Amino acid sequence: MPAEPVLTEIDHVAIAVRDLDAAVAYYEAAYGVEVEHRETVERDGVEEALLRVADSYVQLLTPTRDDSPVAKWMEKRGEGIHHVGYRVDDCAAALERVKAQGHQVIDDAPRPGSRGTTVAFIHPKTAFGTLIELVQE
Ligand code: CMX
Ligand code: CO
Repeated sequence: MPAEPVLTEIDHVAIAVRDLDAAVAYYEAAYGVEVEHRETVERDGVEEALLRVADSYVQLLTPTRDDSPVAKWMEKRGEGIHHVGYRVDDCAAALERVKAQGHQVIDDAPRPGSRGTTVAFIHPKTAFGTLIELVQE
């Protein structure tokens, strides 16, 4: 076991919504938080808005196409919390550690995320029902 924890901070809590503009307007008006970054991630078929809360973000996500993982998820479960992103110093090392312990992962190797990050997703099946994203800034 390493002396230091692998997860250093909560990077974001991702929330799947049908209407991104309406959700952004709600967070801004009700909680006074602001959009710091907005991006369409073609590979994942999502558009995201990142709203800063202290050192972390709320990541509002909406699908851009029907085969997006977020579209499929919302069909089954409706809107709501989709995944948690944790900051790590070294995404590849963190991913290898999870794999070495026999847990199921989605990304076999780190890949580009939004805003220039490097990310890897861990499968919810062996993660007690939560989709986990490892985020290296
Ligand atoms: N949270 C918890 N469980 C989830 C889940 C989620 N977000 N998404 C799917 N699951 C569960 C399903 O309930 C299902 O469980 P059961 O078999 O018990 O019913 C199982 O995982 C498989 O789900 P599925 O509907 O068959 O969905 P797929 O296999 O098509 O895909 C997943 C599931 C997690 C592999 C896929 O959503 C994925 O690759 N996600 C990672 C990428 C992603 O979400 N990108 C968008 C975000 C971009 C960003 O954050 O920057
Ligand atoms: Co995310």
